[in-house]
Amino acid sequence: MTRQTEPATRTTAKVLVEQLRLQHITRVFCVPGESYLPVLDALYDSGIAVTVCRNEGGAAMMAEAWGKQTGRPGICFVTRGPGATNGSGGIHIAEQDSTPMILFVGQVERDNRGRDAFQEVDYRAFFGGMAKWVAEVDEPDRMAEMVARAFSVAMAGRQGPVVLSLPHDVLPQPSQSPDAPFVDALEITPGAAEMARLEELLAQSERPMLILGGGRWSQAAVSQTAQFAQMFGVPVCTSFRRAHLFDPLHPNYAGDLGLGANPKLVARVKQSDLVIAAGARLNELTSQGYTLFDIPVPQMSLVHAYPDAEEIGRVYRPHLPIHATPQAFAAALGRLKPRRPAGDVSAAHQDYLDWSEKSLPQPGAVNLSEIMIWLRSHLPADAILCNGAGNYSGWIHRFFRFRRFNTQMGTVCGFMGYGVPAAVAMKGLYPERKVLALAGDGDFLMTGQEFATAVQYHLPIVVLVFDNATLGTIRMHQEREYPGRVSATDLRNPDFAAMARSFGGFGATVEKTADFAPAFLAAEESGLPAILHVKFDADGITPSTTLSAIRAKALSS
Ligand SMILES: Cc1ncc(C[n+]2csc(CCOP(=O)(O)OP(=O)(O)O)c2C)c(N)n1
Repeated sequence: MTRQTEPATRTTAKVLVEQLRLQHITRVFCVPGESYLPVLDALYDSGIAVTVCRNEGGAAMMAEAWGKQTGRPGICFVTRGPGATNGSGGIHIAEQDSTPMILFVGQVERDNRGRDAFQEVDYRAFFGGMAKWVAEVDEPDRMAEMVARAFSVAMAGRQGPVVLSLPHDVLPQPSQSPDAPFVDALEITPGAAEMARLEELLAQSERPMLILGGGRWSQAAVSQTAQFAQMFGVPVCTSFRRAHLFDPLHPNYAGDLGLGANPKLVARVKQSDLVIAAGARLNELTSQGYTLFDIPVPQMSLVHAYPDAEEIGRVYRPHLPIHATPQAFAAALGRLKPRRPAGDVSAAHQDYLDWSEKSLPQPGAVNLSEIMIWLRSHLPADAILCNGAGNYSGWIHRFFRFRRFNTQMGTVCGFMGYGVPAAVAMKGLYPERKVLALAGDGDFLMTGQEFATAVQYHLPIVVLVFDNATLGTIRMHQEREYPGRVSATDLRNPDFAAMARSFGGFGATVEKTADFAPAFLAAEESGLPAILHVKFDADGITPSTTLSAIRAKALSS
């Protein structure tokens, strides 16, 4: 219904951009398209910064990274079919990583829908299984309502992606949509009865374990949780790619429960009599391929504190379900009173230190554990490390130490190509902090063109490309299952340092461990976005084994 009383003074596109401003959005990521020109025009003098990217995949990952870091939706604009399908990776990441994000996509004119018009996609069908909500803004007068709802859905409970489709003919229309107010994420406080029951369970437990994970944390919540753990003597581990939720040098830290986890930690969790999972979904990688806990009823008492009631009990029936956001839960943990002296956590922490402290031998002239150990002593605690997927990340998980909240930016869903776009987004958000992207050689070229975005916006990130001339992770599986039959995993790579220079950045090649530190310092000194092309021997496929050992074992069995 069109209102008669208020004159239409704004286009629908202008209303959209105004709503973003009212939601305190300061930057959006996009690849432009003719389908949403009125929005680009409204952004022109809106005060909102626009980052133009080279591929929608990169743009969507930047928005996802922004959402993951800030806890409020990252915003991405893409054009119709080609843009939306290119950008869909960011939606998959936001779903699996529980990240608030809004993707605005162009759509064909309302009158042409269903004709298989130029670049037409049915977004409800395409994104329906991934996004929390997919809607088309058909009514100019409902734009503000729809945008506000997109913010509240993306931030509610288990956070995630929302897709709003913008029919071409709607955007230039006059709109009488009144503005919507700022939307805040709702905190969910745990019930007093549940917290009392948790206090009892802690009093009875001989071998408790706390697993931290998921989103919706804050520095304060992380500190409150550490105080609780210390007071009750509970060892703490972090779920896959959420290592930044607990200081690894805190005496209660027991390690990283993800890919390539310390077998001693895995055994410790299995043998615990009480597991408190706070904010973690207990996904496939954290649960070590669904082997840690019996399904559907875990062998130990499981307390699952999670911000989405529908997620609790998806796989595991908790003995004590607690519907709460991590921040509210952490505050409630801080009010619990221990009924017995704190348990001894020193063995659990020592296991972690023994696992991560010293470098390991590796075939070839470049040793990745030594590089990680150098980085952890050189970088300030607030440096942010962003990475994609590949076996090289095993050295990060094991040897790097994320000492501050929100310094680890990786995907729970193991999406290749995440590192460079995430680093571009982080450097834009925190120009004063050091931001690194770490990538495999296959991983890097998935989105490496966004290095041009870093150069364009003067964002001096340092990209480490770990080149073993193979898609190592897949090669590892190949050698295990089809030894000696190398299929589709060899790579012939360009000179990545020369690529960096041709893009207008700094580039250097590292062929032995001792060259790494001077090259890194020179990259920092340059003040330019930089790529260090680190060539290492493919045989060193993980920190603890070689390709040749995997092949020999497979051939002999
Ligand atoms: C977008 C995407 N495509 C494919 C995969 C499957 N995959 C996982 S790791 C990997 C190889 C990574 O190779 P590289 O970046 O060279 O790192 P490495 O494993 O050699 O350290 C592939 C193809 C994925 N996770 N993501």
